[in-house]
Amino acid sequence: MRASPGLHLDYVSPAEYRTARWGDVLGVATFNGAADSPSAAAEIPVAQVSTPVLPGTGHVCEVWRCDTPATSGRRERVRFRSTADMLFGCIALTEATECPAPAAGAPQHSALHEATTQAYRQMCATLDAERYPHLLRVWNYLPDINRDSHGTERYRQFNSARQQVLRECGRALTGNVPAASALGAASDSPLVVYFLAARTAPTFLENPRQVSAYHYPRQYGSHSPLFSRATLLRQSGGLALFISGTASIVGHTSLHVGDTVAQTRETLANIEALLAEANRVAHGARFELGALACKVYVRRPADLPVIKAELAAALGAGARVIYLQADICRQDLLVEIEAAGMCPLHTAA
Ligand code: 3EB
Repeated sequence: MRASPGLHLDYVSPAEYRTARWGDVLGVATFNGAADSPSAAAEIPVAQVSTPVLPGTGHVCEVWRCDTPATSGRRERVRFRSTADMLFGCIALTEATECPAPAAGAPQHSALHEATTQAYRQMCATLDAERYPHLLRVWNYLPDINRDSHGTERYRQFNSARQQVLRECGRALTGNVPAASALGAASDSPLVVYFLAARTAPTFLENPRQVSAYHYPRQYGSHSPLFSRATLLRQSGGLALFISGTASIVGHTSLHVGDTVAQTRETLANIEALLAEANRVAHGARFELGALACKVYVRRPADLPVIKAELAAALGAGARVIYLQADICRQDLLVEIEAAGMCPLHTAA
């Protein structure tokens, strides 16, 4: 599907991907770990995420395409592929074996803290070296995201390390921060981070219904999660919108604890608010819920039918949606939805 020139996203089955053209592929993410990983061409970076694909989701390859020539590269553990104005990269690091926590005497950081530090340092170094300064969107998958160790939840360890590296790399800590998602992954899987970056500056959006995550109060951790609610990128002929992982949070509070249907509706209301914000900020843009490609993270697989019913009602039958099982960064959240959309720009003559 190609609504306008520039970057676009397809969800396809592994079989479709293997037979599809790959010359215009910038990068791929798969969601059954190594099991579904297509190897159409060795030079395409593939992020292998271990979040089980839920029944009924046949299209498990997330394929980012770009219609301009691309070249591939590698820097330390980062694999990337880039065009004249866009870069897709990914890195996977196994805790403990590849990132043992520092020896006794050093500050007591966990292996996850260390893995996050290395992943973010290598990502920033890649963007500096390749000259794509503007991080648009980052996907983070952490094994056992809600488990405690070293006296704190692993998601909070991740937040501390992310913030420390972005600070040390001289990057923005509020405002100009990328859209992001941070989800749980299988216990034995590596930390996987994949990302999109650009040469031209995007516009970062916040949700009027929510406190910015980078301003969350300390009750959610000593270091705030650093992400924007959405990123809007102008490209030739149109706009790309990347909506961060979005959940049933209003202000900074989780709403509808224990009620999956109400959480799904609140999440969709948050996404609608972001679409309105995008359409307000980008004059001439007409982003619509039903035209987005959505990735839905479900904490409890048994909740899938009611979540599906809510999405069908809100997005219509033809919507592009995939459903994955993943733990969400707050224990009380049962569903999280991220989305991407492209739209042509109707400029006044
Ligand atoms: C929230 O508002 C929901 O830590 O990068 C959503 C998207 C969430 C990204 C992140 C966390 C992140 O805090 C959780």
